[in-house]
Amino acid sequence: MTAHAKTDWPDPAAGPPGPPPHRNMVWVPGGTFLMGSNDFYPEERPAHRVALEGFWMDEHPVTNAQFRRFVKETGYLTLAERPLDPIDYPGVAPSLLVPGSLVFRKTRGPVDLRDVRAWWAYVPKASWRRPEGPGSNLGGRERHPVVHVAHEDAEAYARWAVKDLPTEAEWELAARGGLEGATYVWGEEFAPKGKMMANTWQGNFPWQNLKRDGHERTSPVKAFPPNGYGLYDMAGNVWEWTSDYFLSRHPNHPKELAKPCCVPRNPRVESSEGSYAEGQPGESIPRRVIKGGSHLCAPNYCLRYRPAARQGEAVDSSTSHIGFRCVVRGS
Ligand SMILES: [Ca+2]
Ligand SMILES: [Ca+2]
Ligand SMILES: [Cu+2]
Repeated sequence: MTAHAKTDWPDPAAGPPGPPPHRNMVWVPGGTFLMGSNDFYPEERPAHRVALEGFWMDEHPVTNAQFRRFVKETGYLTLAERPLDPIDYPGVAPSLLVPGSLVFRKTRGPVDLRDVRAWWAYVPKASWRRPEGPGSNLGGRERHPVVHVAHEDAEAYARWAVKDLPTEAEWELAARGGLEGATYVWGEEFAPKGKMMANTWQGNFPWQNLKRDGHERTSPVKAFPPNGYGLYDMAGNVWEWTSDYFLSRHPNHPKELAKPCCVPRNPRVESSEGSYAEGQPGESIPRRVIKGGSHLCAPNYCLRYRPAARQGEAVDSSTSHIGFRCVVRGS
């Protein structure tokens, strides 16, 4: 036994239990992996071992075409399309309580990066069908990830598809593609030999988008190379919802997590307790973990197109840069 010996759970020889349960899903082998990172933001610390069973995962984020099929079949109305109840939003001006969603708007020049209102606009009638609001549509974006979906919308789709949303640990194991502790889902270098590997933001956020990767906003799924497990768009393009509630990991339980005796198995965070952003806007809304970063992540603002990166997002928020993908757990 060495200090780095893998545990014998899950069975290292366990492969996929059979053929994929649905089209366009790939098998993510189970095992013990290093989750989190000590090198970037505090909420990613500490890096610690986690053991997971294998599972199936959608090879790319759910697209507009896929989401449209779900809505056609079920008549589902997303949260952003429903009228808002003033009781749920005390202190918010009634004029703002119209269906809509948060749309990113490039600023004219540099702004105070602490004030997200400089680039996020609540646009009435913006929704997954009209990603920039009235006048916009999905033309030419059938293969782009669906956006403006709140957590319950992602859950509703998953239920319909007979799938689940991934836990944070599942998402991160999958994103790493078998590379132990790597910074990016493809390795250590952001653009190996100059090749762009994901849809992120190059230039000075939020006003100068140099588009070295060819995309100002979302991109069609599979426009960049897959990771080691054959999964596309894990980094960048759109953030992806997970099923875990968000706990800032840093102050909570770093000590136990670092002990080799206590490798968590299939961990999940099922209680919303501790996920609220106390003293901040929306403090009454629980937050879930989103992963992977988006086309709006830029080095000068948000270096989060990495597998360890995580953010707490209010479950009712829908924006132009959050989507999701699903999993099916083995047998
Ligand atoms: Ca881009
Ligand atoms: Ca992504
Ligand atoms: Cu970001």
